[in-house]
Amino acid sequence: MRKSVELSPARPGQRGREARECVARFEVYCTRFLDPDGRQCGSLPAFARDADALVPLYRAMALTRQFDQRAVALQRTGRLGTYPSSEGQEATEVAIGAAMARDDVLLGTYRETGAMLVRGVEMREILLYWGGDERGMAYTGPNAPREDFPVAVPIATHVPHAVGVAYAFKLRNQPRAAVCVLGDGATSKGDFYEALNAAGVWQLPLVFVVVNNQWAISLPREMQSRAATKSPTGC
Ligand SMILES: Cc1ncc(C[n+]2csc(CCOP(=O)(O)OP(=O)(O)O)c2C)c(N)n1
Ligand SMILES: [Mg+2]
Repeated sequence: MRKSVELSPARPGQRGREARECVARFEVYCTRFLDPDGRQCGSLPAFARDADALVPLYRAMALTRQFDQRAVALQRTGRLGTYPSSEGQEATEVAIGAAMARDDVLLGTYRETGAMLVRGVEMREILLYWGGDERGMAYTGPNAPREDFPVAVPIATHVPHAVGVAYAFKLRNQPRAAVCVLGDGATSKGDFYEALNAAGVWQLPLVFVVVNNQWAISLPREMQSRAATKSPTGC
């Protein structure tokens, strides 16, 4: 970063000129491969030309959609206490699960069904959890990610926990990462800013994924944040 000292023009009523120094400049890039209508824009990443890589991902997305529909039906017929649908977010979910290493730890919200399935959490356990049975959080299946955190329903409360997990990895010198998923609405919580700051100060192996579905229940993103990176259509 280049620092420059410049003299600012005198403001009305001001006698001298003050010395100003530029201490930081930021650029934020938006990367996209498809336009809002699903047409390719720009060149695709290498894996997107590899059917062997893509088919399992697509299968996982289809499985997530199928599971989601069944769970919503169970909830609507009173056989499941609650269930937040992740319809339309399958790609994000599956991508998160697929990008993580086995030893990494996932700390997600209530819409991470696809990531959980890819990581080896059993459907039976996900249904147990939403049915109010805490055995659903034990993750005991043969390929289970035993150290992944349970679903976090309170908004953003799991984000500082992710700092603790990543701090432990760093302290133990383990080559692992914590992956913390949260929604656009959760970025309004103080927990989010505390966690971002601590992760930066301590340089932790922690990835934050903000899934921007444009809404926090009925509150649109525009009323939640003034961030310039805002929408799937306008970046
Ligand atoms: C601490 C807390 N406050 C309020 C709520 C009620 N609540 C449930 S979902 C939600 C909106 C969250 O929006 P976002 O973070 O964008 O996640 P999304 O539901 O869109 O995936 C709120 C406020 C809650 N669950 N926890
Ligand atoms: Mg949201």
